Amino acid sequence: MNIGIVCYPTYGGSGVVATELGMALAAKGHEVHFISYQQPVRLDNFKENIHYHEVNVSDYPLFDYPPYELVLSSKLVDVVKFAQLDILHVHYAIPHASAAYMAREILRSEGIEVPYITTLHGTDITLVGKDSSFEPVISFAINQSDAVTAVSESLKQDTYDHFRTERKIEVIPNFVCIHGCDSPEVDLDLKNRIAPNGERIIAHVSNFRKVKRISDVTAIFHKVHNKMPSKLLLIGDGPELHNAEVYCRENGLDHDLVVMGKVRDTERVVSIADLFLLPSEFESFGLAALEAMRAGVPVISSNTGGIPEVNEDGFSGYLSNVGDIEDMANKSMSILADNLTLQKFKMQAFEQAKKFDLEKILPKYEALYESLIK
Ligand code: GMT
Repeated sequence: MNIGIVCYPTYGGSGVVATELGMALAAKGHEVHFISYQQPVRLDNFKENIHYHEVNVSDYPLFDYPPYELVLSSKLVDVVKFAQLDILHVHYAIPHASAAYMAREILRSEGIEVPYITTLHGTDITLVGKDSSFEPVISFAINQSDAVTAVSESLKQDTYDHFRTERKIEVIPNFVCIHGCDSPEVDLDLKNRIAPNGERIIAHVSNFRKVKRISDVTAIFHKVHNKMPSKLLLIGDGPELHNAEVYCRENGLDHDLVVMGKVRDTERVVSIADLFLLPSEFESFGLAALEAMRAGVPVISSNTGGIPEVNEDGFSGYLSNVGDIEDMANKSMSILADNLTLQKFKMQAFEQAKKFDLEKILPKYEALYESLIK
């Protein structure tokens, strides 16, 4: 199949899922065309069957707000014709679903049929999409999609709760590559540099926005640190990172804080950790937690949104109510207290990740594409 994938190129989860999906489809022999305003970060080495088309918005002085969505629609029309795409798969509803709708209708007026699939990822529905200024367009673009998927049952329900749609939404969860992919080797050099005295390493990866509750990450770490030698490893970048650094400085934790910033190979870095924290206010899925489990790292998370579908309480880690720092710290310590328990949870975290193996998920997307292509 000739597949067009539209996504955000940045470090956010939807862009990562779209890129990994596209690369896996290309490895199976499909021609995959990525369309975005920048080369997606995980698309660092172009392999066979992968193409990239950049959307360039001109900065004509009349435009206070450059019309990205229109330029994207035009680009989609162009790529569908030029590369004879069979299908468009857009990740994150805003503004990709409405741009795809526009492109499909332009092409239809010229006698070309190309269906589009919208994959809902989370904040497009739960935070941004339900803002009333977006709602009519998003509801329309979802209803007009030839197929709609959501990354968790929880997100599917949220979509029905917040938008005027009765459309069938298929849940296709996010994935990690296990079968046919090497497990990340624990970088012992890095581990020893970060924790030279065998301290426990607690990691968090995100875009450090408010929804991630970064102050809970540092507060949980503080409590654990009071009881056992430990290091906090923060990976990624965003508006709340500075506050986390300030908290650690003010509480004498700065010597045990390691800020890695944006890292391309997160799995390699996360695999040195003993525990992963995801205390988010909301999370439609929690891809970062799944990637940690894939690296054999147990997860302490909140029990919000789709996280309970990913992190199995008492098996791959533990779940707590949003904001219950005390509970999260106690559960963290119960996992980290002795090596036997820690090893058991590490193995169980990896076992849990196997349920989301790409090998199981990819055929679901392929079957969906095939069902829509005439
Ligand atoms: O919120 C983010 O971290 C970015 C956002 C995105 O769409 O790029 O993530 C959402 O999609 C991810 C991939 O499907 C999910 O794993 C995240 O849980 C979801 N984020 C939220 O719901 C807050």
